[in-house]
Amino acid sequence: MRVLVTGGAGFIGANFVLRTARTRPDWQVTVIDALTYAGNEASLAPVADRIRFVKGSIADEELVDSLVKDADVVVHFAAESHNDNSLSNPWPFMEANVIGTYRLLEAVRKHGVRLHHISTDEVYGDLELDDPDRFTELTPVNPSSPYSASKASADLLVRAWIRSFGIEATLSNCSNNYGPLQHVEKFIPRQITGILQGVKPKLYGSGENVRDWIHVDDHNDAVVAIIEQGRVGQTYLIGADGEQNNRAIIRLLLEVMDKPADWFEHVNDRPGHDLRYAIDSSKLRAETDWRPQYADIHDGLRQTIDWYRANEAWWLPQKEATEAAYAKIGR
Ligand code: NAD
Ligand code: TDX
Repeated sequence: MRVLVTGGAGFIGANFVLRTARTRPDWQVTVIDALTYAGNEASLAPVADRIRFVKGSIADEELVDSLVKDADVVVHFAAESHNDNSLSNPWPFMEANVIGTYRLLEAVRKHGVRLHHISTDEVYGDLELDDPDRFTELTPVNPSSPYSASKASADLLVRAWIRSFGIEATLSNCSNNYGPLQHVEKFIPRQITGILQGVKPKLYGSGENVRDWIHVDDHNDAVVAIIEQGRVGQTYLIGADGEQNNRAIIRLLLEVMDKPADWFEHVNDRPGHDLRYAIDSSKLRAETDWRPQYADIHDGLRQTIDWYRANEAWWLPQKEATEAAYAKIGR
């Protein structure tokens, strides 16, 4: 099978390419990635001789058309992905997430190619801490930030192209990922690499905000399961029952990294900060054989911490500029 992976030099996309090189060795993979600040071709070094890498934007109509024409499946990860950046400058989110998805949709429509679109639980807005309900495929979209609004827009485009043009597409909305190769702007790697440099973890606001954590390999295995076993036209929520508040995650990191439990500081809160995300993945579990492998977040965090310890050369070049940008906004 010829697989075109968009955003394959980013966190989840690179993990997808590395993992499927082992689990689906017969796939012929092409990656298209614009190599923005968040993309790193070095992440793909272990499989560089087995894949084709194309540097370019999914908003480039001609390039997208030529690559989609030669694919059987497109797995669409490429996006601007960081909420804080979307609050400082929304435009790149419109271009990559909305226009880029539109270009892919037109190309898969023209060439009759199967699409799997990767999205996020953030499109559903947030939940109260004591809400007994979790997000399902039927939850109405209600995004809070320019990032989540751009992802919700992309999801709606995909659904409309399925209904109006009959394209063969599936969608998945996953909860917060953690694991190796994640940019140091994101919560968990920011704190791990900070602790390694002797800097206290930084908690936005009260730290009561809850995220539903999943290991990136579990997310990617679910994507493969949906491509192979999912029903065309359907949306699947991906989650591993991993709800934790941000303060608890920091406490876990401090415990594993041998620091005192109160060795963190509070910084400015994120404007519009979503309170809680929580995924009900019953549909995915009923329709595929997917089950998460990382049942205990302790194990996943230990593996992630070990990876950042061993791979300073990968993350150090990004660290200073990332922290300088945070310092400007008091976070
Ligand atoms: P990331 O920021 O680490 O990687 C995004 C990649 O896309 C980068 O390599 C970047 O260079 C590339 N890219 C950006 N704009 C592009 C463009 N116009 N053309 C081509 N490439 C472009 O993001 P991530 O965390 O790996 O997220 C991947 C996908 O998964 C996104 O669609 C995101 O919305 C979704 N998602 C992420 C999470 C999470 O917790 N990180 C959770 C659920 C869903
Ligand atoms: O230093 C920090 N301190 C802190 O308390 C940072 C960077 C974040 N936080 C908080 C904000 C959130 O409540 O931690 C939580 C997680 O923050 P992020 O890593 O920025 O993730 P989030 O905003 O939840 O979005 C993530 O999950 C859904 C991904 O970045 C998105 O791409 C994905 O769609």
